[in-house]
Amino acid sequence: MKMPGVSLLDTIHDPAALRTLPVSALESVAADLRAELVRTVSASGGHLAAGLGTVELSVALHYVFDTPRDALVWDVGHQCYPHKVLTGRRDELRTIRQRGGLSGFLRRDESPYDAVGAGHSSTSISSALGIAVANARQGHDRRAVAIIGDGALTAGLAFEALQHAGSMDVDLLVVLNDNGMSISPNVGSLSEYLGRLTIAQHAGRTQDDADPADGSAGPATPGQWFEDLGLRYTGPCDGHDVTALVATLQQLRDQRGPRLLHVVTRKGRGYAPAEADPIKYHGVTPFDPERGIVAAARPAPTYTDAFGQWLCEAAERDPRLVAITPAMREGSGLVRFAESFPERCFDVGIAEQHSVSFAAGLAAQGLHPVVAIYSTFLQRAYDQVVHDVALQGLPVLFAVDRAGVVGPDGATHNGAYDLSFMRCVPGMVVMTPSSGAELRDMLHTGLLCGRPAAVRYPRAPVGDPGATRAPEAIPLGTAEVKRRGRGVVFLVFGALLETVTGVAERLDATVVNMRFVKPLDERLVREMALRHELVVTVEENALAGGAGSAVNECLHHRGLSVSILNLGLPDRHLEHGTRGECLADAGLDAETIHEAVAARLSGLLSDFDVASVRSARRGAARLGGRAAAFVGEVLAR
Ligand SMILES: Cc1ncc(C[n+]2csc(CCOP(=O)(O)OP(=O)(O)O)c2C)c(N)n1
Repeated sequence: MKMPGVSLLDTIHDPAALRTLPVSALESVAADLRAELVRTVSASGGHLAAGLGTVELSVALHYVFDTPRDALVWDVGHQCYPHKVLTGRRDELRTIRQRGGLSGFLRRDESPYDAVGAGHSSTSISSALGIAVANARQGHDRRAVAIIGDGALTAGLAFEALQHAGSMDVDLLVVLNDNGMSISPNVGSLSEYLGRLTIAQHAGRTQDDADPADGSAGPATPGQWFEDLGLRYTGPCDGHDVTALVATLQQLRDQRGPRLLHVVTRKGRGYAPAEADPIKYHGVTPFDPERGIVAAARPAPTYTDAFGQWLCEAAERDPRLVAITPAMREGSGLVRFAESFPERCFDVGIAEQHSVSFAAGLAAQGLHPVVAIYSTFLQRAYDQVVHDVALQGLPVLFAVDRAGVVGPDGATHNGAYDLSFMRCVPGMVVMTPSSGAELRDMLHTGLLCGRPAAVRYPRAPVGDPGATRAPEAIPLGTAEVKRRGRGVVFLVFGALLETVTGVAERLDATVVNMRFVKPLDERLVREMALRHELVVTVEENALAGGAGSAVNECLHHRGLSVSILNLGLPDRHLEHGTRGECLADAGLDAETIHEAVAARLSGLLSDFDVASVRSARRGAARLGGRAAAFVGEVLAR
């Protein structure tokens, strides 16, 4: 019975409360939950369309399974907002992806209901299988459920897990949430196969009707492919019929062995604008839910935009250029390229490893492949970079987006390691642009250099995209002195150049735009070290093994002993927030950089880390606004 003004959802503070309701109440819970999602996420921003599609599934799963004893392992986590609401995080949902607020994905330290943390895709089946095996070995009568989207199923990792699970006598349920979408429409033959299963079911086809001569016929037995892999298949069923879902899940809960439930859902379900354009509503910034998202007044151009523009121009000039994206067409700035050169644009699905080896094959036959990939997802394809590209000496250009801190997506998505893991690979060229014009020059350089090359850039506005002049090749391994000062030299790798230049002006320091992490401009590094008292390296990458380490190694190998301060991402996982908040957290804001240098010069700080800078700040309060004068004094000694 529903009281006016009181939603059923108000009574659900945890899944146990949900489980006290009759099944007949669940539809109403789902309706409240959906309205709550639209209301909250339209105000906070975040992932919307995927969560709208999993409302009924979330309700049914928590209703049927004894969470958190039974483990629900959601893949990626971008669709888990309904799960967050049902598991006691409703009031905090408005803080999602903000500093100090809920994570936009799943985190073990956020809730006992987040059985496994996530953010990257296609891990759920492996993790749930591990949980199932551990349950069995320890005699725990608990269930393990992986919930994976059809997009996430395109990754090799998901196949590895399926074929492992299918060979085992293990209590694992995989729920395949099939909405035909990844972020963009899903791609590949598996996606087509799933589509045929659904069409066949709607057409009421059976094994007997299937006509092998008819190319459009549904598969002979529904889900045969999964059955052949060893998973008992159920489906396809309507993922928005919560009553039927509960009944099916109850049956499956009481079975044993590896099994797969195929549910069909609609991304954006129940909010018309999101149903009509699920790509636009995949991830949103705040908007008016009555009007839907209206086009913003021209947003400031980003590095991603500058890359997208360069790519189109380069493709006009070079007919051998092809571009590859592992399921990130929109995020990587490839939309215009895909429209203009459809036959030269390959969306390979969420298949980072494949994207790199595929590019290697293209390069081996003389094409000029550009792999547009996020730094954090390139981590997946490291061996392919080393073994399939670099070792073969193949000229593949990596456009590495989201390098450095990514802001609201947080720890799972920070591009913190690419400089460390690429600069140790023989033969690689690794570049760090500091402006739109430089990004274009570097991409051009990378395309021409005949070697594996990477240009890495952040998720940030680019200022001037630099598109007014044709790009020019930069001689490999050459840095550029931007400002001449005294005492302190900043060796800057990438987009923090502008911030650092502001600091350098206050300190009258020298600034070098290093441009290349590899090959490093060793001659200039040496010269700068000889001419200055303190060398400060600045990068948006983990300090461990990053560009600063390259400078340290260079100076050490040359037997130069000079005072060095390495500024970069600290040895911890950075929390989500705005880009500015994340940079400040890492000590890479202008004020902290300034204080770190001043404190170092004053002898108050030996090693750089933010905590020491901040405690030194108290001791060095006297430096305050007079830091520049103080630094001058120290240098004059
Ligand atoms: C390894 C990896 N690559 C790419 C992404 C970016 N990504 C997040 S969600 C998503 C689409 C997932 O599609 P699907 O699993 O079908 O879920 P849906 O959004 O359709 O509900 C992608 C590509 C990611 N999180 N992890």
